[in-house]
Amino acid sequence: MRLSDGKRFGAAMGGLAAMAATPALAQGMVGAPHAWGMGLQEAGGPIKEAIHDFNNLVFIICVVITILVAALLAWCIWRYRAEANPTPSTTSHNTVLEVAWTVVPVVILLVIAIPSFRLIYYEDRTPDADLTINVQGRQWYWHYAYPDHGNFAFDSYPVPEDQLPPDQRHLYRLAVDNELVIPIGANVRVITTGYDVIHSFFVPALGIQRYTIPGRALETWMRADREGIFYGQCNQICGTNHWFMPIAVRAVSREDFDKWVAEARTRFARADDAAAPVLAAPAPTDDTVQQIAEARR
Ligand SMILES: [Cu+2]
Repeated sequence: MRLSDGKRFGAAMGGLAAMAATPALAQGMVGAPHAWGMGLQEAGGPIKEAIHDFNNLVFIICVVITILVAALLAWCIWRYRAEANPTPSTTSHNTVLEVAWTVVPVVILLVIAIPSFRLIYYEDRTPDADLTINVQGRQWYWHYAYPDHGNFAFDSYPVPEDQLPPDQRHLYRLAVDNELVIPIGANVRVITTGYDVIHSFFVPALGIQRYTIPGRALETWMRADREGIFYGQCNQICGTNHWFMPIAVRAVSREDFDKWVAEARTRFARADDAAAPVLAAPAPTDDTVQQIAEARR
């Protein structure tokens, strides 16, 4: 179902003016919420797969505990009701039982804690990054830079509802004009910074989330193992136009990525100067203010 969605999406996206300038990029899975979706979003890479595994472990533990407690409660209500048990026991202390109901929860918490810490460190950063992308949250759009691919940079704004093809209207507030493009199978180091207030870079299908904080650079990573487009949103309430910060990560083959880079270096050359000092937070220029105003229109 997801694959056919991806194909339809690809066909529709082909018609978008925003896509006209980019090479024909292969289409794959679509990482986005959909009607009747159950559980976590499908995994587009190894981090999300690890999150799924951990979520399944905790879910199974929760189900077992819930069944056990409910059964115990039901049995007590039935077995020790006044009718069946006219003279109640006056027992108020049982050492074995008390030790057991302290030790067992501790063991359960340990079973959860150990893989939990392992997952946190796995998500934290990658020891062998293939490329680095700078992600900067701004009020209210994203600014992306590729420092090791010519240091081009560009802004990413949502596609207005009336410019989406009719069958893609459900991607309103997810689809963007300039997507963040990454090669599949590559460990992508993501450095996040904030321009004005705290935002958060969040793409559920890739299992990535990091705050973007002014005056601070945070590191994390992501990897897509299949081609496709993975949607996310700023998930830190950052102001009145918080909704205006969708994220679209397009994962393509290495060849398509190289083609896109070659094209992007020319197309976004203008942004070269602005890309470097991502740590600094210069005052918004008239140009930026105008861009925001235009995009809102
Ligand atoms: Cu934000």
